[in-house]
Amino acid sequence: MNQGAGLPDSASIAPGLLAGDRRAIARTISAIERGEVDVVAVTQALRAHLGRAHIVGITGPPGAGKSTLVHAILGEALRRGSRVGVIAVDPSSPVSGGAVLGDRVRMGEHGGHPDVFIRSVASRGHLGGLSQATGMMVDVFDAAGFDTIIIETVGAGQSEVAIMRVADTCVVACPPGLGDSVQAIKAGILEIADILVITKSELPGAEASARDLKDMLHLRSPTPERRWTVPVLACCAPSGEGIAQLVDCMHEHATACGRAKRLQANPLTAGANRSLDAKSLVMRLAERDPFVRSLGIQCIQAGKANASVSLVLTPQHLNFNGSCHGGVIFSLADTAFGLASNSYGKVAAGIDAHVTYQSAAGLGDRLVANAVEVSRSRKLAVYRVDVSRADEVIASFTGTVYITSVNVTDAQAAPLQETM
Ligand SMILES: Nc1nc2c(ncn2[C@@H]2O[C@H](COP(=O)(O)OP(=O)(O)OP(=O)(O)O)[C@@H](O)[C@H]2O)c(=O)[nH]1
Ligand SMILES: [Mg+2]
Repeated sequence: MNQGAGLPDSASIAPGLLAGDRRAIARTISAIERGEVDVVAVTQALRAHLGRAHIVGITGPPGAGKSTLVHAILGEALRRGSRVGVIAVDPSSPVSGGAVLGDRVRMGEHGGHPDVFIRSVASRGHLGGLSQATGMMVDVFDAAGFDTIIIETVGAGQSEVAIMRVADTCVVACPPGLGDSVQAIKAGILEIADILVITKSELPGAEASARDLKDMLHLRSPTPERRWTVPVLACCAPSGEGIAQLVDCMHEHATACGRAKRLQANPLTAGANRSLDAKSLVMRLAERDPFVRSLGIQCIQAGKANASVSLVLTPQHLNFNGSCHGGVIFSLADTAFGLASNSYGKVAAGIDAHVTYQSAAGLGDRLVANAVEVSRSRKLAVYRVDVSRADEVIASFTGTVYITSVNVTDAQAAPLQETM
């Protein structure tokens, strides 16, 4: 696996990280953002040190007051002696005009505190997906000894909802008088809320909004196993009103429903760490594929339902015209497709694939194929793969798999052993 330029190897990242060294944290997170980490090695180094932190996701519409709320929670958590890591995902929003800078300003008072580490990440440009990158950053903060890790994200798209799945406790922030956005909240993020907070509670309409949300909660389909009744709280972050109750409530939720959900046992790899094993399983599948190895394809990022692979074109990849052979591009895309679709641990048999070539590639080009799941049912799953050179997509691939009941680990010629 590749190391990025100027990055220390993972063995030297981990000791600094485990001691909470800020530079080690910053460098590792930057490398994750650039897709440059050796996922398997870093994962191995961190693995024994995960699961202590309480991961809190804070989501809600743009301008809801999430960053202001995070700032207030930070203040309260510091008063209680916690160490807090914050990941603000794509904080720029047309409503507040707030870019990364705006969020830093809002959280800035605590930004220099030795027990606080704030990192803003843009939602674009993550190989293997934003939720994957965010999940790794959470692991880095967890291993670095932060007790609480807060992820702030605008609750808009699929990937944001996926990010929230990393969280143990999901707080949805709703400003008063949401109007139409209530529909959006109702449809998507309300489903994942563990705690609802009416922000800007001093504004008119706050009480009516709280009533609306409580009504909506009653409409939610009841699940017998639910151990937690979603409360609707009210906060005015600038004055601190309601913040201590919110922090109490976050802890109560963790006590009732547990921490480290992201690490819980994967039924496919019993007793092992879920997010890490999806990665390491895929990495190992790639390493054990003779065809993938013969072409020089490397798996650079992987997780459940996604995989990114790369290839630097050498003379063996060229056709008689001197440009990259179409079969090589197909194989690169097909590799990402195969890895992503097998990442659940069940053998996924390809039944259909199409590729569209948009531009040619040549000697020395570095191609990256990024596979994401488009849909999945019990028996079929569809994947889309973009093959890119730098930021330009040069080929698009779609593929369908039939999901068998055979375990990937059993299907190997040489069974994969749990060695980590
Ligand atoms: N009146 C009032 N305004 C608030 C309160 N909390 C936040 N604001 C204001 O609401 C605006 C948006 O606040 P942010 O904290 O940036 O909201 P956000 O949800 O993080 O915004 P994005 O990250 O851009 O989606 C800012 O102008 C805040 O000053 C509050 O409790 N009362
Ligand atoms: Mg914000």
